[in-house]
Amino acid sequence: MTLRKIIILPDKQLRLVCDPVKEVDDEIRALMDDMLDTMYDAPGVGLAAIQIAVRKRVVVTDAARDDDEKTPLCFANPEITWVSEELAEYEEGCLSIPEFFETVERPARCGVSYLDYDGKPQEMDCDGLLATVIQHEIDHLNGVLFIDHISKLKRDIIVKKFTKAKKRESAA
Ligand code: GNR
Ligand code: NI
Repeated sequence: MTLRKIIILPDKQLRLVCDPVKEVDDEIRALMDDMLDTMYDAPGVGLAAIQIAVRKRVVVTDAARDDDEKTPLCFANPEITWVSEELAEYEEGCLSIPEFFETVERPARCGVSYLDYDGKPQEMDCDGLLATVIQHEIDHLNGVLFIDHISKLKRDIIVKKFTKAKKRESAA
């Protein structure tokens, strides 16, 4: 159990396209374990490996409500297989863009194929918060952030804010 440091905007690594996992071996399982620990500690409902500076197509989620039992899920090489025509709006946030929230519209339901913690191929239908979170996480694997789904004006303001904060920090 190791907590890893979450990288934040404007770290350029967040814009990288991540590499597929060849096989879910003990090293990938250890990565998934660390990611779950880091996600629960944050706390967050999802985490992509690139957010801890690991350029691999690995995602963890737990979209259970606070009072429900934990439902940790691990995904290697997740791919969207279908999306609903119906859209849903969620107030999204991102652990790599702390304290900024904005409404994003995405397909309300989707299918996802992936390799699970044991390396077994799986296919799952998602709805509700999980559908939004898995789409948000798969975006991360392709270097896409939720601010790419909002207006350019709002995006530019938020990127500028984080770039300034980093400059101030390195000057101090
Ligand atoms: O913790 C998170 N909450 C969240 C809320 C709405 C839509 C997506 C998310 S994912 C986010 C954690 C994160 O940054 N994952 O990449
Ligand atoms: Ni995120």
